[in-house]
This record gives sequence, structure tokens and C-alpha cells, in this order.
Amino acid sequence: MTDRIAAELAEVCAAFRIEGELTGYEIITTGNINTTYRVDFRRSGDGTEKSYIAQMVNTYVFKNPLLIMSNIDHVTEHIRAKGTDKACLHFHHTDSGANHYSNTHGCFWRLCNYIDSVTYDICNDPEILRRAGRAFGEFQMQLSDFDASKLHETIPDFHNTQKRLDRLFDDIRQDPCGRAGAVREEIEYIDFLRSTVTELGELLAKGELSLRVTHNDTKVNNVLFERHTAEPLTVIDLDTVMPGLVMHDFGDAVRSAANTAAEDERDLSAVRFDLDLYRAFSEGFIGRISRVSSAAQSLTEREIDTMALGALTITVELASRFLDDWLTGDRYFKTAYDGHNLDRARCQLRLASDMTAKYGEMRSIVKEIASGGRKFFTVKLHKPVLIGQQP
Ligand code: GN1
Ligand code: MG
Repeated sequence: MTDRIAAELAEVCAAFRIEGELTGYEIITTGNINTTYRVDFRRSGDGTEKSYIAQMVNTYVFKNPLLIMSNIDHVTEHIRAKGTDKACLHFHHTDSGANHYSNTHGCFWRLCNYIDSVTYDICNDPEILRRAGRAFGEFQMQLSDFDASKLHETIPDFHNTQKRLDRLFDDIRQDPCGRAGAVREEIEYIDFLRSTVTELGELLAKGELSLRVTHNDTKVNNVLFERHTAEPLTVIDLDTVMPGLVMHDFGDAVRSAANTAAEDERDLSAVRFDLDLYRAFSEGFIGRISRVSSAAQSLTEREIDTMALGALTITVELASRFLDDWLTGDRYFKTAYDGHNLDRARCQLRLASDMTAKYGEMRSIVKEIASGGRKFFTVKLHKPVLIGQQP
């Protein structure tokens, strides 16, 4: 192989002391931020093949990539010491003992083991989603005794919905690309939901909710599954492990798990929030966390009560992030075509709208699972005004 990417990958792998010859690579297109490759090697000694994951970190998003690598070191070590994961992420080190490498083009690289597995971008199999829920619940449990003071805040205010929305509305006022006029309806809908989706932040500020160590990017495709048995192997993408709210992890997961369409679906009539898929994920996630006996680990009444709000919050927050990126010239998320971020934003808003219509059921499903199967028929809508509103 003589192409430019192969040459760069070979240089990176050499820096991480990978032995043998680079025989191939494939770009992995999942993920909206970093650039990821599977690299294949043939060992010079016995000729065996081995693959790795080489990843170029997006330093526009992660302004200080050394911080994420320090977090990852601590987190993977903590999880590995528990010995509960079937497969663990393991990052390779350079000659000087660093788990990252900056090459001559100024790009920041890291390299970890390749785990043969499958992931799901869209999934309508409740059993798979139940397992994904269990995997994220397990992850939450593995980190429940992790010393949060070891963690750096890799992206400040990552899930500070209030700040995200303040920035969106600032950018709408400034309108640097002259695009705001085209999205009046979307802006109005976000404004309409504003007081609802900033409620979790207010409860946190009032001390009615506490921070845990959370993953903060719990899309279902961040769980690796065994190819044949579809058993979850491990949770990946540890860049945003930081102190956070468990409802955000739950919420981010269900907005991806229970969406009947892709995150960037343009046919909005295909975008629905499926309550059966939601229930399946919730059974895995809440069921896993509820099984613990320690008071510090188990979910509080308040957390259970605001799980569904976490889903609506993260969905609207993400819609606002996509929309803001579109309004300011598409610099944050990778895009495949002009208007990609706008399509993503509209899809998330449609999903949010469907959630508001099903909000009462979403809350009672969580409550039912957390109480071990007791049915609740009398749950009131969080804010009745939300019902049936369409973006
Ligand atoms: C980004 O790169 P990826 O796909 O793992 C983003 C998440 C969003 C997600 C939406 C650091 O995650 O917050 O939910 O896209 N990650 C960062 O698909 O901003
Ligand atoms: Mg990510």
C-alpha cells in the first residue's frame, strides 16, 4: 500500500511499537467526531494477522486531548481491575510510555486493541436493547466506586443544557451564516421546551440530584456485541466519562435505542419513539442498577422520577447542538453533505415531539421497572401542555 493514509497509519503504528507489516486498513464511519481506522498487520515472525484500532482525535472538539487520555487510563484500569468485562479496551504506549502520539502533521493519535464484534446503529430487537441497557447499567456500576477527583472535565459543561441553549439563542441572534430565517419553526419549538429541559440542571443546582461518574455518550452503537451470541462485550468511547447525571446516560441511550429511524433520517414520518424498545432498554439498564443493595449505588426516587425527563432533555439538547452547528457553519460534527446537521436537528426534534406525546407512559414504565414490576396507572403528565405539539 502506498497511499497517503496508509503511510500515516504505518508511521503511527510504528510509534506505538506495533510489530510487522501493515497489510490493510478500513475507515470506520460510525462516530461523528474522531476519525477511526481498523488497521491490519501481519507479524514478521509467525505471519499471524492482528488488527488494531487507530484513532485520530478531533482536537477542535477535545481542545486538550491529553486530558481524555489521562481519564481513559484511569477508567480502563479501574474497570480492568474488577475483571467483569468480557473484553477490555487496552491502549498501546509509545517508547516514552505515552498512550498517545502527535505526528509531524500535528495530529493526535491513539491506538487500542481491535475487538471483533458487531454494533447497532438502528436496532428493533428488544432483546438486543435489553442487553445494551444491561451493559450501560453495568458500566455505571463499575464506575460507582471510582474516585471522581481523578477525572478531568474533558469538555466543560458538556451536558449543561441551560448553557447549550443560551449559546444557541446567542448564535441565532448573531446568525453568522444568515441561516436562522430558515428555521423559525424549529427555534420556536426549542424555545417552547426550554423551561422543561432545563429543569434537571435546576434540580442539580438545588442539591436535589447528585452527580455520579457517567459515560455521557451512551448511544447504543457504543456497546460492542459478540458476533455470534449477541452478548454485550464492552462499552466503548470513553472520551466523555465525567461526573454527570445518570438520567442523561439513560436519556441519550433511549433516544438512540427507541428511535425507529436513523439519527439523521430525513423522512420524518419514519421517526417514532417506540415504547416497546424503550421498555426493553429500561429493563436492562434500570434492572441492572436496581439489583444493587448499596444505598450509594441504587437509584434515588428523584432519579427514577426524572429518567424520562432525561430522555427528553438530551434529545432536545442534541437537537440544539446540531442546529447550532448548522447555524454557525458546521464546524463541530462531521457532516456528509450540506444541511446534514439541520436534518439531524429536525430528526431529534421530531423524536422529542413524539416523546412528549408518550411522556406519561415513559414515566410509568420506568417506575414500574424500578419497583419490580408493579404497574402504575395514575402517573400524571409532567407538563400537559406538551401533548401533541409538533415541531
Ligand atoms: C458525538 O462521535 P460520537 O458519535 O460518539 C457527540 C455526542 C452526540 C453524538 C450524536 C464528544 O458522538 O455527544 O450525542 O455525536 N460526542 C461529542 O450522534 O460531542
Ligand atoms: Mg463519542
